Amino acid sequence: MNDKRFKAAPDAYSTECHQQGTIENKEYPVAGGDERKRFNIFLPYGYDASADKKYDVLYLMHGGGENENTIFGGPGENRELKNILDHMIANGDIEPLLVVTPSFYGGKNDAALFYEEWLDSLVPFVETTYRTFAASGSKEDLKASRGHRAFSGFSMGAVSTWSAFAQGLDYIKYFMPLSGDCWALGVKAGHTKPLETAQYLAQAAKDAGYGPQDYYVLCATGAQDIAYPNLKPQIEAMKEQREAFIYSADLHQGNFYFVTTPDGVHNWQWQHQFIYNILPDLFVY
Ligand code: FER
Repeated sequence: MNDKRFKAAPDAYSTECHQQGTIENKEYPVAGGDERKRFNIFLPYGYDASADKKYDVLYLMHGGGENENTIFGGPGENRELKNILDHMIANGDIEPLLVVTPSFYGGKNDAALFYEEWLDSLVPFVETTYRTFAASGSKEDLKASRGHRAFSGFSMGAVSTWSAFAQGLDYIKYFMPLSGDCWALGVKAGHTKPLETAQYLAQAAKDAGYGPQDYYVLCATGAQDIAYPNLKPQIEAMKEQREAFIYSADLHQGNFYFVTTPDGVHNWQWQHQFIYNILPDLFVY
């Protein structure tokens, strides 16, 4: 079957780490108006702003009714995901990276429509303020650095993630939709229209000129999660779209997997576990 096996994060990763990154809360201007919005960013332990060090960036979206503070809190808080990231970095499970938590509220105020603001407003601000692989905020330089950028989100944030996949392959190489299906063809279309949704996603990649060696779609949800009955049929249909999605736990062989676990439900604690499982696969293939 070649499914990626779920592995629980070590208990110690839920405690504060001896080497801690920091959370900063920043404001950015939304292009096309006067609005300014806020995001939080995780800077890894030892973040080096002056040297020519460059960091990969994960953009991570909250779910419905949540906000940009849900995942990390704010400066000085050590919520669960921050502790996991600190330990993963300290232990060498992953390279130090930046994790940005914006909100799809404000702006167009729609998870499915956040991508445009992300590209035109948030990414140029983040990647010219912090040390990333983007030489500037220009579209050209953002394209050139696509291999160092990942997009993820939980629940309604997964709606943002699937829409970023359909529109943003020029700028993003890694996608991590967590506990949410693609709603491009309607609410819960992963359940009601799995084949059409899979075909839509495959066609979007093809139309953008990319093949399965060019991007990774690393998905997860728990078997008890309310999104499972929606995401699972979409995943099964995507497995049949082999010109775009090659299913394998081994990312030398494929570009697409689905992690699940029998007890997982629709909350952040489980998404943290999925992030722990998937993060070591980002930015390495
Ligand atoms: C899904 C099931 C539930 C999903 C989103 C939700 C995007 C959101 C629920 C909520 O915000 O209450 O499959 O996929």
